[in-house]
This record gives sequence, C-alpha cells and structure tokens, in this order.
Amino acid sequence: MAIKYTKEFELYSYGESLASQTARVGLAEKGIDYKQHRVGLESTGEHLQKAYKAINPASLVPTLVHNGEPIYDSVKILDYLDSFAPKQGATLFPADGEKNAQVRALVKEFSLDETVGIGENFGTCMAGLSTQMLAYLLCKRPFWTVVWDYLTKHPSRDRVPIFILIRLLGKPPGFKYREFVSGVARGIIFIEKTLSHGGPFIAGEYSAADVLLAQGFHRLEITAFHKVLESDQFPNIKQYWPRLQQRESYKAGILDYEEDEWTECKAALYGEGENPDIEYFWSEVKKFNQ
Ligand SMILES: N[C@@H](CCC(=O)N[C@@H](CS)C(=O)NCC(=O)O)C(=O)O
Repeated sequence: MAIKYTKEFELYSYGESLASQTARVGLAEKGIDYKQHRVGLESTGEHLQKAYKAINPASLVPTLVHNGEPIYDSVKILDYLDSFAPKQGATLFPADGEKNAQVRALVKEFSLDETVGIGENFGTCMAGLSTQMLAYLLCKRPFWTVVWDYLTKHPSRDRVPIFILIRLLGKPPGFKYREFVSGVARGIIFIEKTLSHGGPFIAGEYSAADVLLAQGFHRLEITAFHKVLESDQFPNIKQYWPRLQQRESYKAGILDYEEDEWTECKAALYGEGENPDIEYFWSEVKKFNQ
C-alpha cells in the first residue's frame, strides 16, 4: 500500500521512543535526510487513531516511508538503510559473515525484538524501565478513555493489559519493575564483559549494535540510572558511553528530538536524584558477579 509522501524518505516517529531513536540514529549515521512526522503515544493515543493506522496497522512507531513504501520495525529499517546506501556513512551490518553474525546476535539482545517476550532480553528490559514514565504519561488521560482506546484500538493483545494496569495503578507493579531492573543489571554486566575486547565499539568497529546501545544508555539516563554509566565498577562502559555521545548521530537522532513531556515527567518522578530502585540494581550486580 503506497503512502502519500512529499520527500523520498519520511519517518513517522515519537521523540522518546526507543525504536524511533534507533531509526533516527540509523538515518543520521547513513547521512540520509528525511521528513519527520511526530506521532504522539501514551499521553494522546494518536498512534491508535485511524490516520496513523493507515500508515502502520500495528499502531507502532517508527515507520519509515521510502518513496511511499512503508518499512516497519526499527531493526528492519537499519537493515534497509544499510542495503540502500552501503557505501554511505557508517556500515551498520558488516559484510564479513562472522562479524555480521556477531552484530546480529548483539542486535537481537539489545532491540525491541518481538520474537522474545517483554523482559527477556536487554532491549525489552530497557523498555520495561520506562514503564514508570509511561504510567505518568498515560495518567494525563482519563482512565476510561485509556481503557477504551487500548481495548478497542490497540492491535497488540500482549500489550493492552500492561498499559491498562499501569494506568490503573499509576505506576508499574513493584515486583515487575524489579524484574526489568534485574534484566538490565545482567545486560550491563554482559556489555562490560563484551567491551573488554579493547576495541572502541561493542563489536570492535561501529555497527547497528552501537545504534541500539546509544538509545539504551540514553534511556538509563532518563530513568535516573545515570550513575551506572559513570561507575568505576564498569570501566569499559565508562569510556564507551562518551564515545557514543560524541557521535553526531546522538544529537541528530536523540537529543534533537527530546520531548517536553518527558522532561517534565523525569523532573516529577526523579528530580535530580536517582531511580528509587538503584540500590536493587546494585544488589543484583553483586549477586550476578559472585
Ligand atoms: N520491534 C519494533 C517495536 C516497536 C515498538 O514497540 N515501538 C513502541 C515505542 S518504542 C511503540 O510504538 N509503542 C506504542 C504502543 O505499544 O502502544 C521496532 O523495533 O520498531
């Protein structure tokens, strides 16, 4: 189905969505210019309305539209961009078979891969960390409006009960949140160990796996786990994170799209402090390191 367009590449995305950040960092790394269409998520439910469903029937962001043809899923978008412009900008998926397999394995671990359950890889645990923020944003809308919208318009049956529950409670259930924190602790230890190869990026050379970690680490900052990235317990990460931040794509794909409602939400939930579950994070690190 062709979608109306005025520019060769158009992206439908939301500022602080992890998958949207992946697509925008990828576009920046490939040096591809595009027109951005903002699609509101939890605080407005714009993604559940007919206009966006006509572009993406799954009601998810991002959607890349290339000459009117939609490409869904942030990792597929990275793949598409790399094949479209193999010689332009960074190589996201290396040509060498062994390296390529290594990058793809890392990408599977760090992405919002729908073939794994929520909380079963680092990417979906990072998304889980955001549920405190998502609850805050959902609470901007009346309870019954959220229930109606999600029950009648959200195509993902797995996600509907989660959104309704966090809207009802005004926050994620504590035990569930801790499962995500635990998954992130495990992931951080894995990343630290992987980086001990001594190369500048997670697979040695820059790749799609670094695109995913740029948004993942940015999310750790937003959810007030920022001290994890500065800790002497993770010396490799401490050097690696500034390297990602120094890339132009970090500004172009992430910082330039910060949402005011997330800035407000971060201040309301965490102020200048750390995440209330930070001690639990460190206790999980200690447990896994024993
Ligand atoms: N595997 C997909 C996941 C897309 C996804 O889950 N996007 C989230 C934002 S990061 C979304 O649209 N959430 C809205 C919702 O589920 O209601 C991708 O990587 O693009």
